[in-house]
Amino acid sequence: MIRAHIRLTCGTLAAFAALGSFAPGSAAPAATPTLVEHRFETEFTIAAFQTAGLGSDGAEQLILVGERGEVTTWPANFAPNGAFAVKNPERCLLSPIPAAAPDTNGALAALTPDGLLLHPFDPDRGILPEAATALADTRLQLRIGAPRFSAILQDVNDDGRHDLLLPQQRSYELWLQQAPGQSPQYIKTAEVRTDVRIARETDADALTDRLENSFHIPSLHFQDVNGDGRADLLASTGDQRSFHIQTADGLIPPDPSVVLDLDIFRDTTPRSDLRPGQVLAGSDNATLAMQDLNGDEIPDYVIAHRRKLWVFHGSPDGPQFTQPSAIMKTAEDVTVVLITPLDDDPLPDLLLLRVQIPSIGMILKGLFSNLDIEISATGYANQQGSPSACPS
Ligand SMILES: [Ca+2]
Ligand SMILES: [Ca+2]
Ligand SMILES: [Ca+2]
Repeated sequence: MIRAHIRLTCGTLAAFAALGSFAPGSAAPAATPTLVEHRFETEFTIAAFQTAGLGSDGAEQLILVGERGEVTTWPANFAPNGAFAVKNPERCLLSPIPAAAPDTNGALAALTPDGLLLHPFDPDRGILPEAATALADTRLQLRIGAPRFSAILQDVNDDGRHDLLLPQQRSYELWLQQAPGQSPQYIKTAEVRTDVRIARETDADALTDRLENSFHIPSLHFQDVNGDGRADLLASTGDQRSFHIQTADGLIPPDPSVVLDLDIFRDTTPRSDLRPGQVLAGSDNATLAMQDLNGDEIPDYVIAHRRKLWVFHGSPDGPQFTQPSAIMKTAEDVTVVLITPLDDDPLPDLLLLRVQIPSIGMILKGLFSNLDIEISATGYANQQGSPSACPS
């Protein structure tokens, strides 16, 4: 593989650092890596960039977007005048749509005050200025200042088709994509009250035209969390998990039925130092694993922080995080929690993985040979729906 080293003269330092290892998939495979430095200048100030496999050959492209909405694609059309400008660059959220099948090309989706626009990708010409309006009914109202890439397209219901999340001032709308046709069709399925977190606002402009400098679009997916066969909506933002349980008449409630704040689950054991030979505790945030532990087809929950684990069982009322079924303490910090079958019974078991940081000797040795990283695991067999107190 040929590695391209790309230097952007109008770009930011951050952009340069992030692009240092960008490797275009179109490059011919080579026996040994070759470092190629490719220099180019943009004729505009870069506001955002992202890589995506837009071409039918699976090759990755670099999409560069300027402050005034200029869009250009590398390597397809990176040439003077190769850019076109999206309309309404101050109110524009972008998301690449990778090529879905070998004989199709991807597109660039732009959510604007004119609706959701799809700019097709052409392998020779790059992203094309002519856009198809995929959805005219939904318009971005937030004024962001400059175009940016955002997680507005997510496959929420795992049907292989992206769905649309539209951030509004105090809520976000979920539009599910319907069965495939000539062009995507979306139907508004839910409107969920804000976790579109607007972190900073300025009223330098008119109050009705505030600049939304920073906001989060949650990660969403559907899963039945109370065993009634109806898919419920799970939203994840930072340490917060919100569960919107679908009602019998098929509505997703705008306010969450249950909220889990992972930040309140803390083990007071001091965090292990990151010293060679010590166990790597992963990030210091609590982690959540979600799977049915007792065979009632309702998901259960294992929360881990440092050396402490909490087990909660779900019920037909949905998830609850007030009555733990078990609280466990391990001898060493846990790096990863897996719920996976370890024995012959049908109930999944708990597997705790610890990644050992290599010792100095191993790190030095690693300069000359492959570096071995030690991973130790402890399994806890499932006994009547809860992990056993002792490792098995
Ligand atoms: Ca979908
Ligand atoms: Ca349900
Ligand atoms: Ca269960």
